[in-house]
Amino acid sequence: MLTRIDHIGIACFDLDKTVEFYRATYGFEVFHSEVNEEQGVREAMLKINETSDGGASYLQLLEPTREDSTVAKWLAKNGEGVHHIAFGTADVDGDAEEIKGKGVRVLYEEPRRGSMGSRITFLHPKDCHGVLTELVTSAPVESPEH
Ligand code: MC0
Repeated sequence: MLTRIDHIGIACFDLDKTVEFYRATYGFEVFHSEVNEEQGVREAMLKINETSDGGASYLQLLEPTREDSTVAKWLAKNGEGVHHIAFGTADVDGDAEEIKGKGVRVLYEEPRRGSMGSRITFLHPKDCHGVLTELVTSAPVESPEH
């Protein structure tokens, strides 16, 4: 079951400048940043709010790390802007399977590694009224050691 907007992915040419825009304009700070080589992105997660399912909602700022990445390709065609939306779920495998059964193309056979150790998959934008849609199961919160 999809229980939150996990994040909105925003493609940008210059991550540091874009982070500074969100900090100076809205006061949002970087909660986490990483490079995801498989996806070809350098990203910053700005936490907006906690959600009632125990998760959170973020803005995800994405800068491509290589010219053949999906985000680089998208930026070349569209310029900067909203690249995808991501729904959070406790069960990305189950939800992807169920959505696939409704005739929507799921882009990965198995979920892959996403931001902060999450497991992610994508739905084809052409099957989702033009919106690249991601499903995310967050990594379990590590319990403190005793
Ligand atoms: C492409 N299209 C989009 C789109 N990207 N439409 C809406 N939103 C997007 N972001 C449209 C194109 O305009 C085109 O339509 C058609 O889809 C085919 O696109 P293409 O440019 O020919 O490119 P393809 O087919 O090679 O790839 C499109 C596809 C790809 C969606 C399959 O971008 C993909 O696999 N995306 C999933 C992975 C991804 O985006 N990773 C980056 C974020 P027309 O009408 O012109 O034919 S990584 C991330 O977000 C991770 C780190 C995380 O959240 O933790």
